[in-house]
Amino acid sequence: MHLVPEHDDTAAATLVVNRATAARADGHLPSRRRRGLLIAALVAVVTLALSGCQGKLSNGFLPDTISDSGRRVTDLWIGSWIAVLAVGAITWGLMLYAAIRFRKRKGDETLPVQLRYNVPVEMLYTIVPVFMVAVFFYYTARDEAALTDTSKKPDVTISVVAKQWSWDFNYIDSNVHESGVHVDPSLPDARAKMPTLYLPVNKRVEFVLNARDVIHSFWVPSFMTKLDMLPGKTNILQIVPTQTGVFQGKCAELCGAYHSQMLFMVHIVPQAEYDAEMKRLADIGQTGLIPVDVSREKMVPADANKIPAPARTGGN
Ligand SMILES: [Cu+2]
Repeated sequence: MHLVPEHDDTAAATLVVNRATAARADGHLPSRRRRGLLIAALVAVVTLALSGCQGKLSNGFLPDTISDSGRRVTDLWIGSWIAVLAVGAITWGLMLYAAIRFRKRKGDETLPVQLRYNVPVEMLYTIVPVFMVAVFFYYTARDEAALTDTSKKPDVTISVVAKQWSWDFNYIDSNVHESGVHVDPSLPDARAKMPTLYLPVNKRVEFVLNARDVIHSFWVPSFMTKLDMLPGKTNILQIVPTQTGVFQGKCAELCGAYHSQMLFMVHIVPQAEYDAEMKRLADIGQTGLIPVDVSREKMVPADANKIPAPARTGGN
């Protein structure tokens, strides 16, 4: 009679080795190796994703900014990340410490000391979050007030009117305009056909924002700020572009079928070049302004007064 021992360690060990060999033979990797590969793949994916970001670490992976307000937004963004990562590190550290220090040990079947109503701890986790929210609120409110401040006298005022699905730019001081039409961006030469907004570098520009039909949003991503454009209401945004170059602008509010194609180009140029463009627009007959009051919605009277008179009614 053949006896099988109740606990045959040799047999069990052989079984494990055989399983591992079999797994390798049919293409499965042992779990430790598989985990290693998984981590390597994850690192590769994250690296690839981050390398796709336009920005640098010093920008918090935001794109480079070309406006005075952009630096403020970037600093708020980076400051918030530093704060939340510091809180995260402390929280993860405490969690890890508690998980290791107070783990269940082999052979120890006793219940740990049960704690409740620990007033100092409860005070701590009430006061700390309130303090954190207060700090975030302070910096956000401070920066928001600066970003939306329109009290300074602008060097240039431009009335921007959004419409499905393009843009009108009225250069109020020069009494000239550019009226855009919707351009399919997949067409050859699309960028040249898009409406172009000219801005003088290092000058304070005031955008008077209105919409003819539905809600749009004025967004030049490199400015790091945007503002809604509401039918019947006027919003004002001031920016100082700090760098010359050609940039993209777009609508940032879903406004209908061709919302994603509601694009424009921004040329930030030295003053002389800006003046030359104003003269060119006048020379090709684009004088006067396209009035806001041809819009579908009636203006709220108090808001109508925010629009410089010529741009309200077409000037002249
Ligand atoms: Cu739009």
